[in-house]
Amino acid sequence: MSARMEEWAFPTRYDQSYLPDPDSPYWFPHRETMDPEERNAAVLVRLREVMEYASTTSSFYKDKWDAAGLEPADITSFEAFEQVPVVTKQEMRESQANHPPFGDYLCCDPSEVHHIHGTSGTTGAPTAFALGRRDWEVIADNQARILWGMGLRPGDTVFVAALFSLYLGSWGAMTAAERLRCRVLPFGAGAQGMTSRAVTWLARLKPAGFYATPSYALRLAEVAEKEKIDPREFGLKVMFFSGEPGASVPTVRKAIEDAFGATVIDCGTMAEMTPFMSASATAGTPDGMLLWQDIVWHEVCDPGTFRTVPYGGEGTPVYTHLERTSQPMIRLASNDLTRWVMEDNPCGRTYPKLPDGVYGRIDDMIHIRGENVYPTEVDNYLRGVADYGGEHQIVVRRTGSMDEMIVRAETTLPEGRRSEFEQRAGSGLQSFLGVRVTFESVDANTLERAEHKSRRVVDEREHTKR
Ligand code: 8LH
Repeated sequence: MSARMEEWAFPTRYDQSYLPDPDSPYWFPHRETMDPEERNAAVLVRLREVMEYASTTSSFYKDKWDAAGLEPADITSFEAFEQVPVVTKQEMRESQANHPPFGDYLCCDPSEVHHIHGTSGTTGAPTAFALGRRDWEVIADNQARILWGMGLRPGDTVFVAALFSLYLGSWGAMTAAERLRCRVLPFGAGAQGMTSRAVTWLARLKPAGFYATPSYALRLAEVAEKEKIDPREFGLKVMFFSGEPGASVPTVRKAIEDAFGATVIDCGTMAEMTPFMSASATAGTPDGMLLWQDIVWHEVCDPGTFRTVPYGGEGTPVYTHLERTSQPMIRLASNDLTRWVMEDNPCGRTYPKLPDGVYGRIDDMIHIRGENVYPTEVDNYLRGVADYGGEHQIVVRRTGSMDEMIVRAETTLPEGRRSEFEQRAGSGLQSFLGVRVTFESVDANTLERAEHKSRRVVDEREHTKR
């Protein structure tokens, strides 16, 4: 391990009074810019340490690895690490049902648990996330480091406009901004009339930083415009987003940049993986997401074998905590899709990158007549079409023996000019996607806007119902 890797230790405890040199673009200059091979060598040692810790503190991991015939000491190469079976959400649900409330993958004493968050539970039993007291400090430190990389600085005001309560995104953003010595406004989202109040507060406070989901930023811009306030007057510098695809979808990103005049940063992995900003763009590399490999070990894997694909390839992210001690995730399968590359980053950080962000979930990909369509492709296309009204819905249904995809898009055009829009946008979308689409238009501001993560796909086919 490099002796100079700043504050590199397990279990981790960061110096809570540390702040970088104000002129440095990096929080930890060495860790962020070091030779990646040297970093990987240190990570490999850490992976063994984390696995040793988890196998001695949790029956979940011990039993899982015993069944696979492996033990932490076997992990002497990344090839060996790729043999470690992935953890699925289903396994965690079962573990929590059998060992309530936190499951037998809780590796710390229950008295150490400092925050409890969870899934919303809209599609099944909710899962609880238990975060240890020391882990929470480490999370704050890591994400403060990433906010620094985005260009936020002590004294900046950060406006958090995402749901509080169970959703970890907002709390993770808040604790990071606090550690960075920012002023945080934990505004939240989702209550009646709150978006309109957000417009008032943003115009009054003129914060430097803003956190939300990308769909919510677009909704906020619409509400501001309705109230005759130009969102550029908020004076935002950095808008960072997580929770869903959008900040890396070119036309969505441009719509947010144009509306607010701020730098758009994509970040985020999964709530279980908090510090979830371990995949994040930076001020100097604002496109895509860098994989901060010394915080969380990110792999992009073949979804069938869970072996990593070479750089340049597409696959599903698999995540491993390097510092969590409460519920460390070791090879958590995300079920998302992305592509990774290793190239020189303009910001100088030597991390791999997801140049197109995370496109979406494997489950959300629409399989239609032998073709795969990502809902984000429809979004990307429509936002670039003149007279698009800002929202759409995708309905997939079976008619006879054929699957049919219906796209219903808002338009700002009056009734008499609708057919021209339908013709132009419909045929353009069809050739963009390479599948036949039934295209319909509706009035602007008639489809539902997301207060959190958008849900634009309605799949009416029986066989895909979950
Ligand atoms: C994303 C992205 C992204 C998350 N691009 N898809 O916000 C981060 C954490 C707190 C979060 O959203 O966790 P949650 O609620 O468990 O959802 C995780 C899923 O959200 C993840 O698997 C992705 O499908 C999606 N997601 N950030 C694209 N930047």
